Amino acid sequence: MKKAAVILGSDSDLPVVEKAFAVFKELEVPYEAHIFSAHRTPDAAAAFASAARANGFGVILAAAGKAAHLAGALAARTTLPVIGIPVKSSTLDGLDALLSTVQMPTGVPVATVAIDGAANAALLAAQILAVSDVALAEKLEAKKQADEAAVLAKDAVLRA
Ligand code: RP5
Repeated sequence: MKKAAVILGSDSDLPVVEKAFAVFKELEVPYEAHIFSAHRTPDAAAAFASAARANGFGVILAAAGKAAHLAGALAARTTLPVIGIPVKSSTLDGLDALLSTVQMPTGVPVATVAIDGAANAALLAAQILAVSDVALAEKLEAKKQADEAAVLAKDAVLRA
């Protein structure tokens, strides 16, 4: 299976991104995490993205807050799918990061999840990898069914 890359703009993004790690561990998706910044380490970020496909990655997650250019900067250097996670790390409650991540120019797409939506980012990454991996697709299907059963059980409790 191809690996997922998880890039954090700062170690301060870790509490949010840990939810993505948990999903990857649950689904047994191989992943590698790094801290690179579009602004503080632009060369390292660009080098990672440029080599990502050759290095066995199939999808890249990028989490950043404030003027969150990380996902876009990585997407500029690769044709792998890039999923942006806007992080709520400023006085603007993450709206700044959301707009900085989602408003990409035509030709350089970034699939953007909700503010602090790291779990969904990992699920989307797993679904992308599962296009060519039947075993992973089956795990995702089982998880969806378990999630559905959990909600229906809560409904039963509420009605009782
Ligand atoms: C962004 O600035 C990072 O992704 C982080 O969300 C935010 C603050 O970074 P630190 O000053 O905490 O390192 O680049």
